[in-house]
Amino acid sequence: MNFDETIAAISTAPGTGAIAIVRMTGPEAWTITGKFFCSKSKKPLLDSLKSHVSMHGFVRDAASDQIVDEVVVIPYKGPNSYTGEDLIEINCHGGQIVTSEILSLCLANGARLARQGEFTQRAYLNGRMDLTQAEAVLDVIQAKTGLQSRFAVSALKGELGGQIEKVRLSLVELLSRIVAGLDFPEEVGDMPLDDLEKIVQDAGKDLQVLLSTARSGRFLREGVRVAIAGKPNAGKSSLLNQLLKFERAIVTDVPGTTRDSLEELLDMNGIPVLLIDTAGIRSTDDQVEKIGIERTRKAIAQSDLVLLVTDVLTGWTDDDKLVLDLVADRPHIILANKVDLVEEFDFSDQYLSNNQCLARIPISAKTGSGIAEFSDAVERWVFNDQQLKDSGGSLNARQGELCERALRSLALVQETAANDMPQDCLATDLKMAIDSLYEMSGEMVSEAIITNVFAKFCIGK
Ligand SMILES: Nc1nc2c(ncn2[C@@H]2O[C@H](COP(=O)(O)OP(=O)(O)OP(=O)(O)O)[C@@H](O)[C@H]2O)c(=O)[nH]1
Ligand SMILES: [Mg+2]
Repeated sequence: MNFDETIAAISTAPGTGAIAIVRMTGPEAWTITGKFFCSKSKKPLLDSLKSHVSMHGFVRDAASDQIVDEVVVIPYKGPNSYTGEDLIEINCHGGQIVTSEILSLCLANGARLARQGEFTQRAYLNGRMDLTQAEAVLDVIQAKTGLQSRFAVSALKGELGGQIEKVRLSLVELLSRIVAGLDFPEEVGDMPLDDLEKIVQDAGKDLQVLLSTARSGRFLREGVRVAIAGKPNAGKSSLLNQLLKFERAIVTDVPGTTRDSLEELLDMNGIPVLLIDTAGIRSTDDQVEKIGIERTRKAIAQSDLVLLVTDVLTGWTDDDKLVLDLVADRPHIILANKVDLVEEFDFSDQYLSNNQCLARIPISAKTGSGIAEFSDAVERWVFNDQQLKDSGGSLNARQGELCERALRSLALVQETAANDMPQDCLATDLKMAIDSLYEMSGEMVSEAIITNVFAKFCIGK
């Protein structure tokens, strides 16, 4: 990356709004602004700019001698800025024309258009944040629920990076001690095996905890695909409507009402859930229904979790068994629906399922009873029954892979130590574990990985 270049972009979302922000960073950011930022009397205002102090003025196009907009600029002197360089934010009115005219003035006066994520990439390369924080910036922007956002903000504050660093420091200290023993066998000697094993074990435990956040992290970032399956008339579409709080799907007492799968996004206890209502499963000769049932099979196969809805009025029938056969190999929750129609209800043995069954809950899609209980069951499953909601963020796929790699290296260290091999044999694996952790926080990553991370950003961030 060429830090001599000054870059500019519109940082707010496209479209009209009350205000918009054009951002510029790089060595010429302030000077370029000085070429078009002036007072009402067209007096240049560059000399009056002070870091972190906003200033009111006008943007003037010298070529046409026209005032483009009335603006407030906020200048930041590097290194105390988002990017670590001189940076300026021009707050203008939110019209598409003024924002693009101001951007054009930045470009005409020497800036170039920023690439995707280039502001954050500069912040990372200038040491203003580690890679986990830069990745969290993207997560904060893309968050669709409050919980997702809270997780991302924890990582943004550096809590995730801090946890990785803690493990890394303990391993670096261990490696230094081992290397000192190898260099000075007489004076220092081998590290006592018990001490070595304890440090490696503790590091492994901490990494396991971090790794367990990767699964919930994936669900929080990408959402959980939840298929609602069951025999016709069990109340699947009614459940969808109850969860969404509006009449999204057609509900009738005619079995086979839903013919095509239907998808809707839902915020379930802060977890983004893609709900898929499906056609009821039963043996049928109806051609259209058959196609619908085929789609149901596909929806089940592609889902992370299935809600198997059954009807307490009919009890557990052959059609329910047909559905259970389809969902048996994936996580599912059995929901016995329409309990508002019976005096009391108990799950009998016939509802028995296998170990992929997370819970069996009586509900009423009509009154909403049992819905909170089943939302909690989904939440517990997403978070693996752990209190990860309070943890300092979650690993993304890239970080998860590196965490697994570090754990594999630590397992080799333990194996070597247990076999009483000379300590120089385990130094290489220990070094590999440390390198994986450096790569996680971005202190030792290839150009290709950095480019890949920032390519996911939008321009202006
Ligand atoms: N009393 C009561 N009736 C319900 C409940 N859930 C669904 N129903 C009724 O059961 C009938 C079928 O409901 P749907 O939601 O269309 O059932 P479905 O499983 O989507 O049916 P198909 O689309 O045909 O597979 C409708 O008459 C609903 O009003 C419930 O919890 N209580
Ligand atoms: Mg339906």
